[in-house]
Amino acid sequence: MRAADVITGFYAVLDRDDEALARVLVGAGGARVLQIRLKPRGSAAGADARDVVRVARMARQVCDEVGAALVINDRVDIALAVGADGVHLGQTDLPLADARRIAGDRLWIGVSTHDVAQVRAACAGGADYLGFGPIFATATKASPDAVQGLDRLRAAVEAAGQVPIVAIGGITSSAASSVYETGAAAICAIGAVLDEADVGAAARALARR
Ligand code: 3NM
Repeated sequence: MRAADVITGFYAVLDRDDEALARVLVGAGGARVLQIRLKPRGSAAGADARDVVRVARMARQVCDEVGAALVINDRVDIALAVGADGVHLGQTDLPLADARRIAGDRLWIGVSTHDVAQVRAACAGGADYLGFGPIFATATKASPDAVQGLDRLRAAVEAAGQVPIVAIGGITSSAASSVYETGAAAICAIGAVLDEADVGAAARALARR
């Protein structure tokens, strides 16, 4: 599987040890990618490695049952250990070149970017896909970067060329079509999906129409 074939539509994040929630995100929610990111809202601290491994193994099985891809946030070692499809790196995580040296072609490497210069650098470094944001104000991430808005998202998509972009940060279903109009390949939303009573419906509302 190439990242570009899978990074499309709603990109889901699982932020807790909850198998039922994982099943809804990739089942009724229709997400083709599930990222494990065990950080409490507004916290920069991640969970213990053992907890991430346990949740990631559960999610690997759930994803396999429906043919969804599994991505691990921050940790190349855990992504390799659990047989994930990819790892997602922030700007202060392991540098892309070092992650590639460790993972080779066994993992997709996604990189979080927060301005167009970071987009260019990650593409030049061989990222398989990019996160770009925050598009709108978000309360989910600790110390978020400056809001980028739709115009800068459009510029990021153009700078990224063939590398797919996942738009993230404060995105709700009412903004989904204007986000896709920029050329973004996928939308990731945490609050607008996980805080809803009907998680599957909220996820489907962020799919590409
Ligand atoms: N990364 P919500 S914004 C995890 O800008 C994350 O890279 C961001 O949560 C970035 O959909 C963000 O609730 C939080 O705003 C996304």
